[in-house]
Amino acid sequence: MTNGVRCMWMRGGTSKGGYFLADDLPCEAGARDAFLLRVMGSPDVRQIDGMGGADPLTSKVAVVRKSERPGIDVDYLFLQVFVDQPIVTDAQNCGNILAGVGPFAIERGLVPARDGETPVSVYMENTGQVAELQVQTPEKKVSYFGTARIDGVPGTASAVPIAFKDTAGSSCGALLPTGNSVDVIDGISVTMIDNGMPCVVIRASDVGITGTETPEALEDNTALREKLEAIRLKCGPLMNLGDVSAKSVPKMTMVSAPRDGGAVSTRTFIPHRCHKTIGVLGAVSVATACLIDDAPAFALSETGDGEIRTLSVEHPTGEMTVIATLDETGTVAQAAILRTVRKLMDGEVFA
Ligand code: NQM
Repeated sequence: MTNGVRCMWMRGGTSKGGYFLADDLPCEAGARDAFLLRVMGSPDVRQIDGMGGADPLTSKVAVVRKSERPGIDVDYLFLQVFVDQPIVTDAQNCGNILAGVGPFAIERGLVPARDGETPVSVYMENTGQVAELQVQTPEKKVSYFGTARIDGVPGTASAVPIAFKDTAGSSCGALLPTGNSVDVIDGISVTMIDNGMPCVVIRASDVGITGTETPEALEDNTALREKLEAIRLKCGPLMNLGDVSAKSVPKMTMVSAPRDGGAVSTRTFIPHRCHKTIGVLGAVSVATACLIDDAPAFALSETGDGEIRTLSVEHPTGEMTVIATLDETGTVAQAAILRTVRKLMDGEVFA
């Protein structure tokens, strides 16, 4: 493809990527993926020939269309473009890139802006679930400027609160796809859980780390990476995800006791690079694991009491707060988080 294709580049939460209208992309998946690999400059660890930032967190794509579903504004398909392999996968969702879908949909005229704040309901095609976003629209124009801040991003911006409902079993068919809150894989106790993002939750001490290490130190720990990958490949089929060798799920989260007054401390491989923060739906899934009585994460977490829990999930560069509403069985029925978004570029990209 030599002609430019319209796209917007945005930071969504702690991730960054290209936002496209579905109609602007090739409709056949193979042609679309080949185009997106060219756009990002993959496969190449530096992504020197493309827009990608040489990190999975900056090699992401949102494909957005007006929804025909009752009560839904837009449909959003998330695509992860691998950095170092020629893979584009829809096997996971992304709650960070989701944050930009609201402003993008309004800017492209898919959702009429209200004066003040505009709600945008988004059907997440990857998992078949719905998220509700609130976008700041003073005088019916998207505003990216404000006083909200999130850890992992410098400065402040306008707040984009997001609420998720019924995310249990988004990709695995059940919150606990094996039916257990704890399984033993390669001699290590794990919780395989999916409350919006398939995750394997492991006590940090069980894999020989403290949980305070930097992402760089953990990525340099070859023995740890090999151990985590061996567990992940066994967990994939048990989580109804099939062979996950070429998939970006499940994520591998190591948990330890909170250190800064939060609910739990985390280090997450996504799955081969260590996250500088934690994914949005990843945090919802890990927070949910902390609330399950006999799960490995429970005993070391501080989860409080009551129907509404404010769970601060600590990560390498701060924390992400998950507001979880529990149902009568103590299961997370709804989760809310805060993100911010920045529009970086609106124009054409060439492949
Ligand atoms: O879990 C990274 C991110 C994510 C995913 C990843 C995310 C989520 O930080 O909802 O946001 O786990 O691949 O963007």
